[in-house]
Amino acid sequence: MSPTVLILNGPNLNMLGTRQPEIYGHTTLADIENACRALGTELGLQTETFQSNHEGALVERIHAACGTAQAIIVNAGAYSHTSIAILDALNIFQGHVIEVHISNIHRRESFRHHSHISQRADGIILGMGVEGYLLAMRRAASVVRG
Ligand code: CA2
Repeated sequence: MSPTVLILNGPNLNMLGTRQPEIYGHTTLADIENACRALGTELGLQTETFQSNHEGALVERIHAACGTAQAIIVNAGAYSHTSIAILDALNIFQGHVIEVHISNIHRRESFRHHSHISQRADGIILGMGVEGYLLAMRRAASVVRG
């Protein structure tokens, strides 16, 4: 069976492509998820996607990935900067974790400079736009497929 990668997106990322294109571009979350699914098929990965604006829902989806997914690609949005609960959930998950941010959070407001997720992440992709998700898929494939 193909290894499974979960792509997890946090608050407001469901609004991608509709507002602030100068920061986040014109691509929608559905476009990103479809592109990742297509690339996943090419790379021999099964791709699952989940977005929520609720911290607890993200925590519960990470729990569901324990034992069923081999890697998580996570953009926790603003929760990256605030959520110890998501960090704790990722620490329970035993697979590979790649953190993605569309923007370069270090070039933005100082409150975005620290991410709790980074302490757990095996790799981090920042400021590469939505292409960062596809780069993360390639990295996940090379790690989980060996
Ligand atoms: O750069 C990223 O990917 C972020 O995780 C995006 C988060 C932000 O809070 C982080 O600091 C960096 C915000 C996502 C908001 O997405 C929007 C989408 C469309 C319109 C407005 C916001």
